Amino acid sequence: MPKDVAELAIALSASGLSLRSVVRLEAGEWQSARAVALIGNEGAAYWHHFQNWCDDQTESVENPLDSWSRQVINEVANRFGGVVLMPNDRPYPPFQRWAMKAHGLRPSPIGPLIDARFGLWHAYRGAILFDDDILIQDAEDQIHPCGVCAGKYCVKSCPVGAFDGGVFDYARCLAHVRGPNAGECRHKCIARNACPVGPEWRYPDHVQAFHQKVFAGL
Ligand code: B12
Repeated sequence: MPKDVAELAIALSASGLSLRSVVRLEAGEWQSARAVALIGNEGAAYWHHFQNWCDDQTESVENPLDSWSRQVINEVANRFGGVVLMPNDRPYPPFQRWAMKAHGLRPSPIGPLIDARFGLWHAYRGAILFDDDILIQDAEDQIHPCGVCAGKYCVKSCPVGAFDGGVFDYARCLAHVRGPNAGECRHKCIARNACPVGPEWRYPDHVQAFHQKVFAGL
């Protein structure tokens, strides 16, 4: 266990990833773990590190962003005596629930958790589980930006009304993004981009296009 979680944050920063928070776990909540360090991206600072890694690969890699993330996080986990957990591991680890508990985030009307600073431009690339019970300062609740947003620009801007029913209509969104009339939606989520929070953290177009391609399986 790192004596100081700041050491963990520093080790990660070399890859453009951030230590988002450390959450205390109840006994039995997730195997034998007593704490989980959530690791992710705030904006797209990781992108050029990831691209450099891609350039160095001699063979094509399946799920390159996950592979790179796993490699980076694994190196740090080994150094600090933890075990890596990835968002797509099965059963799905409750990254969002942990994030809600850790830094008081709440869901936006379009699903992803919104951060008062980074808006919708943050995500979780992995986590490190620790068996030691460590001292963690409880997070303070953040302001929930969607609670004071009267415009609901995200929901209203979706060209196919994928959020009109109050939950994300995945099938409707996917059919549109994959279809012949996708337009801008082929490369980016218009609803996510309509959010006025944290515009300076918005992923650049080429990064959004990468994620949209993965999302749509194109
Ligand atoms: C399966 C999955 C999907 C599926 C289904 C999503 C769904 N809504 O069911 C699909 C393919 C549709 C999808 C799409 C996207 N996803 Co997704 N997805 C996941 C994944 C791998 C598992 C989710 C899950 O089932 N967890 C299992 C349960 C047990 O975990 P949980 O933490 O308890 O999460 C659930 C609850 O917290 C609940 N929830 C959230 N808020 C609230 C509030 C209340 C009051 C309640 C009761 C419940 C609740 O919703 C979560 C289920 O989605 C997660 C990674 C992960 N492991 O969490 C990413 C994840 C949720 N996805 C993410 C993202 C970014 C996206 C996309 C934007 C894709 C993209 N291009 O990057 C879209 C957005 C879709 C949308 N508008 O909702 C991010 C969200 C980051 C954030 N800021 O919150 C995650 C965390 C992955 C990551 N690498 O960071 N996704």
